[in-house]
Amino acid sequence: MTADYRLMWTNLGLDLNAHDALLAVLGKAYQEIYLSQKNRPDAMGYFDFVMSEVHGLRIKELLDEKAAGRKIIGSYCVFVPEEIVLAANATLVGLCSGADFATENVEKLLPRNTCALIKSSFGFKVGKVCPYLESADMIVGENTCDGKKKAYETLGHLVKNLYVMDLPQVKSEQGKALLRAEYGRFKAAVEKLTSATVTPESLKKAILTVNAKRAAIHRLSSLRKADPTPISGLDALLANQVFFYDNPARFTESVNKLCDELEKRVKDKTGVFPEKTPRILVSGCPQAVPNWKLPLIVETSGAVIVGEESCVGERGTRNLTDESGETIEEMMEDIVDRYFQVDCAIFTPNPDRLNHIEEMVKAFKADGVIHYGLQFCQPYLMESIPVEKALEEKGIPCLRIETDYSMEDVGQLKTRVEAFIEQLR
Ligand code: BJ8
Repeated sequence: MTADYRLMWTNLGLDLNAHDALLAVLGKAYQEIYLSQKNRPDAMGYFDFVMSEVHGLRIKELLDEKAAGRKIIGSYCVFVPEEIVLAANATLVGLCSGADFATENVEKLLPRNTCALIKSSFGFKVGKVCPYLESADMIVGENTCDGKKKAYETLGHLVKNLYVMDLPQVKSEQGKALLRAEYGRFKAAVEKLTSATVTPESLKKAILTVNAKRAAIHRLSSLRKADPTPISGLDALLANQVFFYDNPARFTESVNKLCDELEKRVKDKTGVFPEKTPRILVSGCPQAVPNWKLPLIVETSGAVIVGEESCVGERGTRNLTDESGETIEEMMEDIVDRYFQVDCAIFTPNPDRLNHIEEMVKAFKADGVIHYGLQFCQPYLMESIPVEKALEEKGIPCLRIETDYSMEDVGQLKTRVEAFIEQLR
């Protein structure tokens, strides 16, 4: 099987040596961080399997889908509506990356002071190590933060199938009209790519499929409200990360199976950490695979993460699309309504996000919030200051951290996180 995979990666144009090196680092990190955790739910075995096959079996499935006439679409943002992609006979995969790669070459294309998430996505392209990116028939870039929208101008020279989606920056009627127009344009582009027409039936089915996936994640989030928490923040983050890669129906089933086990744990008061362990809400920039740096620090410092106010987490999954629409126009409007609620920091002003952080603190009985900002990410770093101020006014301790994907600052971060947790006890 490994030989088949190597042939598959070669055919995709990957650099096998670089790819071997990446898989070795990823495998080692996974072993050390995940497989050494204590009291893990048995159902996490599925996610371990997915991670061990993330560049193997899952890629083979995508290539089999392509051979059967389906198209693959890659995305860097939760604003790309999976409902439209599925309804037009295509599969959506996430392309955001959470590890430094080929940084020297990336810095020949992008300024050094670009956030790690953008640099990493470029590194996976220029280093030729991402089979998802190389399998994609269309890559969607979106005009969100300045870093991303300018980086896509450069990415357009590196890939031949880039589609850029414009996005509003203000939650106004004009902003909504722009989103509506852009989703209509995107639907037409995907239909052109797949030569399929979105029908009321296919769109309805897609809405139900994506909602089911989100509902399973909502169930998982809800179980984390228990004390002791039945699952670690590391494992819950992993499930949220796999959301972007896996087959939707299988993912839904696997998360629900995990939740069945967690329900029993809650009933039996079985937790990953003892009762009354300090509870942390993480808020801020998305943490893409394999970025497990912050949860590892927190959960090896005497606290547990009970929620993520993040696009790899609640911000990305929290609202369902209304399922009552019958015509294409009604369903497209329901999709616009659903996505227009995403409170990314690129919006100005953005009071919804602050309100949501406070709601999450209450709902998850968090003792404190760690605001996770990637270095050079202006939208989230700018918002971290009013977030901290508002939380402190309500007596909710907040620690703002600013970091990247390197491991150089782990010691220093751990010291700060430990001091913060001490303050919560
Ligand atoms: S909806 S959060 S997925 S844009 S970390 S690249 S913001 S400089 S990722 Fe995002 Fe869509 Fe918004 Fe969500 Fe820019 Fe910041 Fe980098 Fe970021």
